[in-house]
Amino acid sequence: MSILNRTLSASAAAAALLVSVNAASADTWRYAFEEAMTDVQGQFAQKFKQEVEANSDHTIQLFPYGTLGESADIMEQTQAGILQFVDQSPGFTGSLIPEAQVFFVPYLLPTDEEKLAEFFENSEAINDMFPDLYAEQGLELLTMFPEGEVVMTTKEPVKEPADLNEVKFRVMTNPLLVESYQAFGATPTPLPWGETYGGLQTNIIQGQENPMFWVESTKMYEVTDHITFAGHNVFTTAVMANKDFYDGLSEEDQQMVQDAMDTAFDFIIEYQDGLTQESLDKIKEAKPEMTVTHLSEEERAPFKEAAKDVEAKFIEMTGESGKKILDQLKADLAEVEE
Ligand code: 6CS
Repeated sequence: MSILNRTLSASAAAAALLVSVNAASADTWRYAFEEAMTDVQGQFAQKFKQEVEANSDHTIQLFPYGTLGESADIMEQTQAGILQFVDQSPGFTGSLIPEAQVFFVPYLLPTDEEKLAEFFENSEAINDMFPDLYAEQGLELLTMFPEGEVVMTTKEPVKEPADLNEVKFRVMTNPLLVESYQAFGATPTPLPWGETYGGLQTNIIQGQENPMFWVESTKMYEVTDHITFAGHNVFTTAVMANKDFYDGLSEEDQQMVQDAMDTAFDFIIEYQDGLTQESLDKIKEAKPEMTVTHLSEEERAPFKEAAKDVEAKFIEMTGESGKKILDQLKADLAEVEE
């Protein structure tokens, strides 16, 4: 999407929001997310809505991707208190909360789904340390959950870092992701989601990374030809509330929101069981010539080597506070491995 179109659609979104704000009763809570209703964040949001509405007198109005602008727009709207809830991935929260970039240290998180679910549910770093950092930005961190292993989709096959040489690779607007793809040998190009399909179509960029369900639902296979599983990351997302709004709720309502989050968390873990393979099957059906490569341990080695520099960069960027989070995260992961 061009900058002009983006500005126009952002204004249209703001106008739509004003209309809906006026139409909504005081008891309607507005919740925006970065994906469609049928995607993982949309499924989570619908489950949350269902729980809240079944257990209270509140109603939730959902705003999927595009209705209120890009990821950065919905975060601004939540901080301003126009929205009560937002799902924004740390991929876009990096400049606001630099420590949230820890999720982009490659090869830190396991790709095994059971271990991941256990980690997200019990991690001290996630559940006890991150909430304070989000609170400093006027946000109540309610939950974080995984959305599946990240794969690269490119126009040319990728077997080693040299294959990424000269490849303009779209990443979310996150400084550490830029470092990662630089370390992997590519030319990282941070862009909002809305510019990705068109950028690949017009060859301004030649690669991007995302979990399989998203590659399928957004038809990334139409504009790239090769899928590579390098095992380097898992897509993480976070759901937050505007902190003033949340602090103003009764204890009973706060508990009801937390319970609804917990139920939606369990639901979304279950929902994703087998989703990667299903998405892959759909892609193979739509485009049989799409190649799918799982890099071997040996092939992953140079990417893992490059990851060490990215971890060092993370500590350089975030100092003592980032190091504490990283150490705790590693301790939490070690517990899951046991
Ligand atoms: O890459 C992105 O920008 C998007 N990816 C996912 C899986 N969800 C939302 C986000 O905007």
